[in-house]
Amino acid sequence: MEKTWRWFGRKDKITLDMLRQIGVEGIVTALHEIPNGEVWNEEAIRGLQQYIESFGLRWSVVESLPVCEAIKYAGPERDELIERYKISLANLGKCGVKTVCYNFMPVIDWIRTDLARPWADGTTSLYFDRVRFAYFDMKILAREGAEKDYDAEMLRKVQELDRTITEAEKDELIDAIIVKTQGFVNGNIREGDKAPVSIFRRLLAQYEGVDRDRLRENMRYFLSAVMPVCDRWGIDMCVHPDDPPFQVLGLPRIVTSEEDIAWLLNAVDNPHNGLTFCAGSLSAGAHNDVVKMAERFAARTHFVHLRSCNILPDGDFIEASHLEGRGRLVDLVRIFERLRPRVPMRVDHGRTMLGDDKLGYNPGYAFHGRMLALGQVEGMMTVVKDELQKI
Ligand code: DNO
Repeated sequence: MEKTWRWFGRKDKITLDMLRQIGVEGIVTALHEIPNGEVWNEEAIRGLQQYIESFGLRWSVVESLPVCEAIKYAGPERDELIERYKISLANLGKCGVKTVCYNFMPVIDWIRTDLARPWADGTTSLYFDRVRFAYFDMKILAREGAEKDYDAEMLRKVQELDRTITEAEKDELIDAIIVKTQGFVNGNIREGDKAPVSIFRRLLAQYEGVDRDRLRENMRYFLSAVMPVCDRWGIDMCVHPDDPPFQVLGLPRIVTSEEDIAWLLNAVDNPHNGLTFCAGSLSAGAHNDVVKMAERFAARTHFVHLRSCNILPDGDFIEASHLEGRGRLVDLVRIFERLRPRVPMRVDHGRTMLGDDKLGYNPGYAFHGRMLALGQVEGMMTVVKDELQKI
């Protein structure tokens, strides 16, 4: 696999010079300064590409070229937005940047309730607490009918939390769920936005009446429309699985399981319609057997995220070390090194450690934690490649 790293552009405190020194080969990035829905022109793409190349690296993957909400819920402006998306894809193709990651999650991208859950060794990692998330849904967002989505035990726990939670904790929860995790991934809400909860309610309202089947149809429509451009320029689209891989806030999520992925690959059966195999997202769902899915979908996997989760008895999940957990990274490295030896791979997230917390990195994207994880994964790759040579 090609060793890549998610880098957030020239403003990232982690420089390309640092990345070159730790053995990174390819860069995963985006034109973060361009608002969702606007065309990425060739000049801007080439500018960033040349900067990356001046460090002896290459721009391997776009993460992400965001799909606007109106494409997902099929608003009146959808065709116009798809046309612009196609122009951006063609411009990327002309520059030779040919792997494009995106997601099809309505309103909200990845979700965590706690950005710095302490471990006994003094590091911290990201965490998803089911009760706190339900609390956000029912008590902060106050979504109509939300109670129907939870069982009696959960409703009881949310009432209990309501008696003890402080105002500061509520603000932290809002910040974690809809501000800090979203803004930097080109989300709908950015740091500094006033009244994020009201913005969020307006976004949710756009999905009224959009169920799983409608969302699937809208995804098929989008993929069918962009495939001719992908064929022309040799671009591989790779959808990121929903994180976490289950329904949230009454919104449909359609990239959550083996069945979902099989559906979307068949719905538009073109090799350019592929998958970002994110072991972290998939392993947060108890229904997913990540190793089996990697075997099955390797041929259509164009990008790999290596990360691992552990699901706790109460259903919460924590981001585990890259050496353990349900992500079974050793097995995944065996599968992808054998079946897709040139596929770009990045370690996804990592522990916050050794002073990372003071440097203002994006949540999950600290330097030391990711560097350690990359070292661990490189070790696995070296052993596996050696094994494969001996066969
Ligand atoms: C979070 C990321 C996601 C991912 C997008 C891809 O850490 O894995 O935000 O980049 O969903 O479109």
